[in-house]
Amino acid sequence: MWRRVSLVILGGLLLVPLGAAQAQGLKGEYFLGRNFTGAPVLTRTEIVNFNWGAASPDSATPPVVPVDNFCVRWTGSITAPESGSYIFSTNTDDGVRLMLAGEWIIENWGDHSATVNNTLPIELEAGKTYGIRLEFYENGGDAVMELSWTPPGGTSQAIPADVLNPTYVLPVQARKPDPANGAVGVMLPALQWMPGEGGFMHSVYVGTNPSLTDADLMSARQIATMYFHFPATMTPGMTYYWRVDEIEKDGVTTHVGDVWSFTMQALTAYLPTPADGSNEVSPSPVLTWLTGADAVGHHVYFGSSRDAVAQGAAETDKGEPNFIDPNFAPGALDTLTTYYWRVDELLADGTVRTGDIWSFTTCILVDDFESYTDDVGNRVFQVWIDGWGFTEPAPGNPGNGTGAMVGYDPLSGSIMEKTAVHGGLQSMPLDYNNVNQPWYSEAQREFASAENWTVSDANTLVLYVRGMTANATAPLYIAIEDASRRAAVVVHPDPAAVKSSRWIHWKIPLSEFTGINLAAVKKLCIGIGDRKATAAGGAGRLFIDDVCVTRPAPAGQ
Ligand SMILES: [Ca+2]
Ligand SMILES: [Ca+2]
Ligand SMILES: [Ca+2]
Repeated sequence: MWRRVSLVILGGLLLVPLGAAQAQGLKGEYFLGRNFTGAPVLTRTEIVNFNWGAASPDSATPPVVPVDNFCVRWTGSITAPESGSYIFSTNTDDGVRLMLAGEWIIENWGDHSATVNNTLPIELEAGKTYGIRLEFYENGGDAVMELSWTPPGGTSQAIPADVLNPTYVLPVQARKPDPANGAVGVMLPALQWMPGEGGFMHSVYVGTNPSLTDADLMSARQIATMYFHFPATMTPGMTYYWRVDEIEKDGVTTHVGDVWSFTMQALTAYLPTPADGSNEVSPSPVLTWLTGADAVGHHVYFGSSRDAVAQGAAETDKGEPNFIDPNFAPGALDTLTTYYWRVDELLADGTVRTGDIWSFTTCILVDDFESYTDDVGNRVFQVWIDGWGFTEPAPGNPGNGTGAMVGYDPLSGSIMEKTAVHGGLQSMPLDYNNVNQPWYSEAQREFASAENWTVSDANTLVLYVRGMTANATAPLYIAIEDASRRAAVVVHPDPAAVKSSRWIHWKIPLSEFTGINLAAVKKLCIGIGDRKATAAGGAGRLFIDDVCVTRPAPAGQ
């Protein structure tokens, strides 16, 4: 199928980030035997992607490394190009073990034919450097040693040379926080961590603001790797931030830690989703929350009147949903309307802990990208038209002639992105390729009947956009067309927005779309580049999620 061809082209472009650093790699040391004894007989810097077959790793004549019974240690560091989850993989014949930031993440140290080992997803932070150590041995027969990764929103590939450096970096920061970073429902604030290499003393900061200050220093230069924050000082339901600074034996050298967070369990229901006061809520939401301490049941009140919910009026009484997986689906709601809800926690002795009153305001949902599947007739690029269009179902669509491509190749698995997601379980991949004319890329959605975005105080178009650091810089824009085919374009103020590896929450006042009739919106275009471009640009990949039109939430709630 021809949609696939464009992916191949774009994939090639993406592999060569503009301005890539000089090719580097890991330091490889080759030893005789399988125990890393003696001095290495061969040392070189390389990326680890070898299928030696029955031959020696060394191309010299005669080779200094034999064809069998040798081992290799690669050391160096890896700098994450973007923040997110990475899966590391090895394919080896024979044994392998891989250490990242001081932790063994792959261990398969035995004789075997070519075998793939994958890690679980590992969170890395953009621009941060992690020490890496890879060990391998070959006993007999064929020899294979391939190291690869799957970066956030990407596909499995050899780890590129420009993120590898042959200098090892010790993991000097405190790591492995317990409670895990972002943990909720924490009952006992016993904070533990793994010390950094060379960390001898530990200074522990705990506070309620992520920017921890000297006032948050709870324990200075302690020796133990555990700190018990006295529970009486913790507020139920509150989110706490903490950090451990590692101090070396010299008493001076300090390695400031990352800031971690956890949320204490509350007495009443807490951490509602949607968040209290949100105005970007789908008109068919599912409400969830976390269970208060000691509760054995929940009682939900829901309605469009704050007072009625506060009083527990009969028309707001929604009964007691499932206890274990607490959620409540109110059904189809009105758009651009504020709703109120409350969850009372029921205790075994009959006590009722009355919950806070939460509110949210529904939006006009343009697309949350949850409804698309891989089936013909329900594919995202049949709704969001790109440069390639589609052939099935007939009569198909020739596409809009731009360099955009929506969704992944249907032949290579899922069309939707399932990892780099803002809300729900899916987002829309949007590749742009401005190398060829017309030098800009657009995905466009045409509404079956014109939408009225002037009702009920609607005032903002909202969307979430995430890019990749390797993306070629290009303007990001939204174009809206009305039923009379008049168009208005708003360009994102950050010219490097497409390179952001974090979700951008883009809120555009509808008043910025001038000269069109917002009561009859016929088409929405997400564009990369410039509709009036006169020269070639670059390529990249974006993810789009949660596109909606909002009104302000009521004040003071
Ligand atoms: Ca061999
Ligand atoms: Ca072998
Ligand atoms: Ca989504």
